Amino acid sequence: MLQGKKWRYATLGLGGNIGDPRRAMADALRALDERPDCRVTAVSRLYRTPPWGKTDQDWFFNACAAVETTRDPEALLEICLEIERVMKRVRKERWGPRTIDIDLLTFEGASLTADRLQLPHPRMIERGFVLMPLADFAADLEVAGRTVGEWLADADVTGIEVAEEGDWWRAGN
Ligand code: PH2
Ligand code: MG
Ligand code: MG
Repeated sequence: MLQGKKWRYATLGLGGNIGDPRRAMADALRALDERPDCRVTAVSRLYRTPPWGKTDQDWFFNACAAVETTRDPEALLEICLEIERVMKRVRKERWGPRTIDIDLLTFEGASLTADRLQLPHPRMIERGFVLMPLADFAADLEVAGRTVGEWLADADVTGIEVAEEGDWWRAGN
């Protein structure tokens, strides 16, 4: 029997500062979009961002994306981690250099505290490198009682710059 699929809305944060992060993020977004259970419905501009948390490392590229998925939050997280693994993610230390990082930021209105997954992402509301790209397509999205645009207005965005506009993640761009 054909089952009616319910598509649910989630947002992702992507970043990296080793190798070719722009390419890694573009490949990751296309891999997600090609899956039958996920579709990428919006992608932010591509940003260059100063390292946050651990500052003695290269600048990052960062972006955010909106996806619709028929899966639950844990499954979507697993899909993102599997894409990181397939792309041979390298990470040596917490907040340190990495080839690609894909974080699940929000999932519908879900608020969740599990060992492996916290929703919304607990640090997203204080990170300019998340809020600025996210506001490109989701400024009105409510997170922890305020909109992304409101959190962004209070965030430190020093040094963050737009690296690329348009469909930078599509093949051939
Ligand atoms: N990710 C981190 C730690 N610091 N800084 C920037 N600019 N961008 C990131 O994606 C980033 C970071 C841990 O995930
Ligand atoms: Mg991260
Ligand atoms: Mg991560």
